[in-house]
Amino acid sequence: MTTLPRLYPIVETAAWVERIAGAGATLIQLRNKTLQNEDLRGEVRAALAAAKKYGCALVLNDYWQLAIEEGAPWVHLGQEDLDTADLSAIRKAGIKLGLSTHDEPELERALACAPDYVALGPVYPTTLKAMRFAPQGLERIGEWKTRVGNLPLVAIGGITLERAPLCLAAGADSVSMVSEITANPDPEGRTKALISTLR
Ligand code: TZP
Ligand code: MG
Repeated sequence: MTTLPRLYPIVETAAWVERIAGAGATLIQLRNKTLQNEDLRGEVRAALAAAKKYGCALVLNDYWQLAIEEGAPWVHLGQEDLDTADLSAIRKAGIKLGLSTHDEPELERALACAPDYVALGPVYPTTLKAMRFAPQGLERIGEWKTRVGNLPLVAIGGITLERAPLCLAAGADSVSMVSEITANPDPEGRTKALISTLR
């Protein structure tokens, strides 16, 4: 069974992977919604190289084919991605899989895919992404943990250093965040503070 580090930052570029892995994060998601084609491939390659340099595992959001081609260790998919993703090809490549969930039907669908973690969001209001779902709240984390059992549960959405321990206490195994790190005036310092607070 896979275990995840408590801190799971999400960043947009390879340069951010370099900074945040350099500050000690051991699991980072590359979530880039703007680059395409060879620019995207180049960014993925650079992010993989940066992560590897620091012994950090890189999770590629969305692009499972690119993950197979470029040798990424992890892929993260949303429910829409599941409509078209070839899960057996992902598995055959030895890639670990994380899946987003927002409600009961999505959780059932995700569990049927036998993922390596399940993410639940948004726990709190988030400004980063327009969400079809209201904030889940901490209680929902406990419900999800009961449902997923030993499978690692990732909490996401509006999580800060102050809120992260509450998410872990509610049953999350790991906390994922974007703005709390990348919008901080000192992203490396915030990463280090998060790692030591969540230890
Ligand atoms: N999925 C659910 S909430 C979210 C994603 C990608 C954004 C989280 O960003 P932040 O800044 O940590 O609220
Ligand atoms: Mg997606």
